[in-house]
Amino acid sequence: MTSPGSNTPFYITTAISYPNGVPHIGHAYETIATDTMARFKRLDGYDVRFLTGTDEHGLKMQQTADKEGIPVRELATRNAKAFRAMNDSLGISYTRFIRTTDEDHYAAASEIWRRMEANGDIYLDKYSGWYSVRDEAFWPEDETELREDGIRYATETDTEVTWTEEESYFFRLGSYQQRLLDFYEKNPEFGAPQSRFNEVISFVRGGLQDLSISRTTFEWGVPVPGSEKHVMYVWVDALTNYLTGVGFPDTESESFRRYWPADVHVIGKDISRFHAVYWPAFLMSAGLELPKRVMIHGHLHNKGVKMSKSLGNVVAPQDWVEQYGLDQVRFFLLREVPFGADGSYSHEAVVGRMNSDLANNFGNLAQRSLSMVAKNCAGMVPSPGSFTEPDAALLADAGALLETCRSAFEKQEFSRALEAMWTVLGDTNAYFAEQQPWVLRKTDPERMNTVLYVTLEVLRIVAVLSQPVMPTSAAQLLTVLGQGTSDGDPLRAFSALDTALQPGTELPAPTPIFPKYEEPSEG
Ligand code: ME8
Repeated sequence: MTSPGSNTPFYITTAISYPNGVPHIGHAYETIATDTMARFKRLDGYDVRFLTGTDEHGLKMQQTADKEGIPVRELATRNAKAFRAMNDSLGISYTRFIRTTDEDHYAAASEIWRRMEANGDIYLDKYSGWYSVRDEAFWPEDETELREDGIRYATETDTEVTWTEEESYFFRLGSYQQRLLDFYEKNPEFGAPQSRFNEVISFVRGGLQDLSISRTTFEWGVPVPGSEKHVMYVWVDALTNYLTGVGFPDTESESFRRYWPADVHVIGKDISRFHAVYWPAFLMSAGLELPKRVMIHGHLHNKGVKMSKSLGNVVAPQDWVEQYGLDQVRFFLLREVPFGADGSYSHEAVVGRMNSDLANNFGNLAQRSLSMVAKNCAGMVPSPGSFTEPDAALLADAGALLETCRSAFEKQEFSRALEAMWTVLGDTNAYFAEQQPWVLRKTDPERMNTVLYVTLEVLRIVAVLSQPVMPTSAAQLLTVLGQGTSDGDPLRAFSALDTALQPGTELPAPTPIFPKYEEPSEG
């Protein structure tokens, strides 16, 4: 049996981005990875729900709007459009693009507040401490430092903090320490990768302070139920988006019952505490089930240097797509850096992957073998003779890829899955060179047929499995391999993987995929 999905629900989310600016390649990285995961599960027979969107409240949004001299709602709407456009240009197959200014989200945020309050976890007090607007986070004094410029910074994120004193509602986070530690122990797969999860666990072991969860000095947020001069701390509202996305507060709704708890929240390393500490505590308090996994990815840096507007090294995802091609960008991002680790990108690195992995090892092999089939096999999948040892070994390696990919995707190890596929492609290139089908054409045409058949069969398997990463190019290759003409074709689902190519299948004329990158000529 190849398809274990059987329509099982699978709910996956990205972080929702602050639309205080336009998206950069780091945002694209997260949505592409999540999209790849969603596509993989769909092709494997799961019923996937995929949520992404924008996080529109909070002081950072208000201050950015003030600087630009426009109403904050206008800023949010303008940039939410830019995020949506980025998603569309990256081929992101989301089910819903949520904005935290959506009406149903207000209902969800109010309800989680009421539930936490009813559970005795919210009390009114006074907050005084350091707040970073950039991080939308409170930092204890010992996690800040006064630097030579006379400004105090959050040590971990290098962002300026300001002293804040106001009346505030608090959440009894302190009383959740043991429950969280017990939960982590019972659910060792909850946080990943292990090294980042360990950081979370030791943070919780170090003790938790109650959390200030409302503000009174500005109004751009969800009003606190029954206490309208307070707005909710933006993270309370933001995290709740994952519930809104499946129909909360209607816990009896079909979608809530079907998709909650979420299978995976995909997020970046800077927001792991919010997702792996605060969020489970809020949910425990509200009497709701906890997500199954928080996958914490690393950050991408430009040639190893953090992206920043002042350095002028921020990459706009659409520019990359225009320059290199969408599937090439998707492949590069997932192949280059193990998901979870920090990574670096550069023009040279993208071109290296495009030319060696894609153009040479994949595109060229497909073009050479398919052209031979077009010329020498009447444009039909040839009939193989009996398989020799090298044929059988290669087919067995390709046949094992589905399980390798499944186990890698279970842990969001995209680069491992791609590496396994490219190892098989590398072996197939070596096989093709060794077997010399262009010589066999004259000396042993039957053997040539077998070699071409084996090569096409490996290409089919790799094309089917690379669809989640490179939907358009993989589809093109499947078309020229005679495997249907549309995405939904059953021949393209993972369940078709163990149905080998049918000899005699007519093939359309091959068209090259994955062109080599040529540097634009100067002048
Ligand atoms: O944190 N490389 O929003 P955000 C990789 N609104 N990923 C990066 C990155 C980089 N250089 N820079 C940012 C927020 N990211 C909150 C989330 S969720 C309920 C609320 C990732 O726009 C970052 O780690 O600052 C986060 O996962 C996502 O982009 C959105 O970041």
